[in-house]
Amino acid sequence: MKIYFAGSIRGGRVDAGLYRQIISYLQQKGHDVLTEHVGSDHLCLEEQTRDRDAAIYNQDTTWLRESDVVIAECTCPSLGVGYELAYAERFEIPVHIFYNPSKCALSAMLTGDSYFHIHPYEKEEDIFSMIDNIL
Ligand code: 6K6
Repeated sequence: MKIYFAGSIRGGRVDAGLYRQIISYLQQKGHDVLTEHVGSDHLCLEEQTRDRDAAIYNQDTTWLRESDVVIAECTCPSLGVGYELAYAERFEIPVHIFYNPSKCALSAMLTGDSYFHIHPYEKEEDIFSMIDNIL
């Protein structure tokens, strides 16, 4: 499957290691993760220009429309991820949201939207069997 993995970038990189683990797990299972860079530990967050951001927006929304499913890790809040989830809903792409309730309260705009499949987890290692059940 073509998978769009969404995780916080400018919203904060505290969970970047977890994003990497999830992306690598999906790749091991033979899936095509379109957004491998979300797990990168070499992000240059300094270079922000309107043109560069427009290129990012155009590429990411193209990938979203091409994807079979969106998997998002939402423990670290991110405006960009929230936008991507609403964009995926608009194009009727299934969305699975993971978060750790002991670390954050997920926005009511996500938990309150019955379109989204919400997956709270207690331990990070639980995510992988949950992914197996979904895909
Ligand atoms: C290059 C390598 C890694 O990051 C970059 C440059 N920035 C972005 N590149 C690609 N996608 C991005 C970038 N910044 C945000 N996004 C998208 O928004 C990702 O798909 C994330 O899921 C989401 C994160 O949004 P913010 O608001 O936390 O940045």
